[in-house]
Amino acid sequence: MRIVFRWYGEKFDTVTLEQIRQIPGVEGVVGALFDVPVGEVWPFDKIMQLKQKVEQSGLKLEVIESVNVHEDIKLGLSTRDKYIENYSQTLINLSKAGIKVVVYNFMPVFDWVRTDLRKKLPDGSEVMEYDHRFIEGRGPKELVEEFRRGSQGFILAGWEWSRLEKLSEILKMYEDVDEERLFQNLIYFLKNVIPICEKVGIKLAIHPDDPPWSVFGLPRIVTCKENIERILRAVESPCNGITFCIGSLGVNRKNNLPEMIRYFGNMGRIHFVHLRNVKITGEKMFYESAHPSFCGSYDMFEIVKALYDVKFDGYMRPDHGRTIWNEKSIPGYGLYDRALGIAYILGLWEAVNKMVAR
Ligand SMILES: [Mn+2]
Repeated sequence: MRIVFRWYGEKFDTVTLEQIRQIPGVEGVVGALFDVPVGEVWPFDKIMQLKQKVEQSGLKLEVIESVNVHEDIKLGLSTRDKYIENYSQTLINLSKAGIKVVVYNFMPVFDWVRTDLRKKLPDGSEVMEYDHRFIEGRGPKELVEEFRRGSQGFILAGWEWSRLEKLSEILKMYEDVDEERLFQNLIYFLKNVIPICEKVGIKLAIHPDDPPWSVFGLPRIVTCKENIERILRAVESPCNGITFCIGSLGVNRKNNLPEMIRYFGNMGRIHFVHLRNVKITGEKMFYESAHPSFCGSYDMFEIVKALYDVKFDGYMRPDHGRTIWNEKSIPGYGLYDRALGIAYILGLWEAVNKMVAR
């Protein structure tokens, strides 16, 4: 398991590379070019600038999260071929810079969804919460407003305000896109980009839908074992893989996380893992807790054990953390709680490793 840490770049992140370098076990960062509009080619020189910056601090840049997929591809519009061509060129440029894994998702309109970005727990820490009653009781515009407010001016991955200004137009275009249609559009995309990945040696890793159910009636397909298997089987290639995000998949209690890790891990298709714990508080209600098992609803030992059992040697990062110790940071992406998460996961890994060796 190779530990990495998400970093939004000097311009947007409150956490520095020097700080990340001092977390035990971390060998690299997961980065992206957040100022290239979705759909455009990532310029090679800009990728190299980011890589050199990272390397100067003694860290590696081998994982990109994310190269977002243009809405026209998800919608299956006639303009999609142009955007797929751009996507392919971005992959070629990334490979030239030594990138090994590229994360993407196929969620229509909205990326990850929470209904409160700064919920206060009794101990004073702040967490991100999801309560489906908000989705049922209010509209998409109000959700965007909630995100804007909660961001407190920080960047939020996947939430580009300029794109979301045209919210009603985009939502209208999805009126006749159901799950099957969205699935076919994903396969069309993969059939075009996976051969490029094979050629240049990049592994694509689709991120599950977060949360793994429909919001505002929009289709969501990367939600469960059966659907993920269908995606992987549709284009049989080691380059067509997944980001196993336990925070996203696990809030649907039907998803047996250790079992899914064993299944897809043994297929060799897990290229990246996101570890975090989640406290499920009701039907389609949860908040993102601290990483240890007793803080949330997951058995983190069983999850790490499953990764160990499939000899997982890909990249792993701690996922969203709480905001603690008065840190001012991008919601979910402060330094302190994610660093605590890594220390905990390393402890579990060492314990499993030594117990097995006995
Ligand atoms: Mn994730």
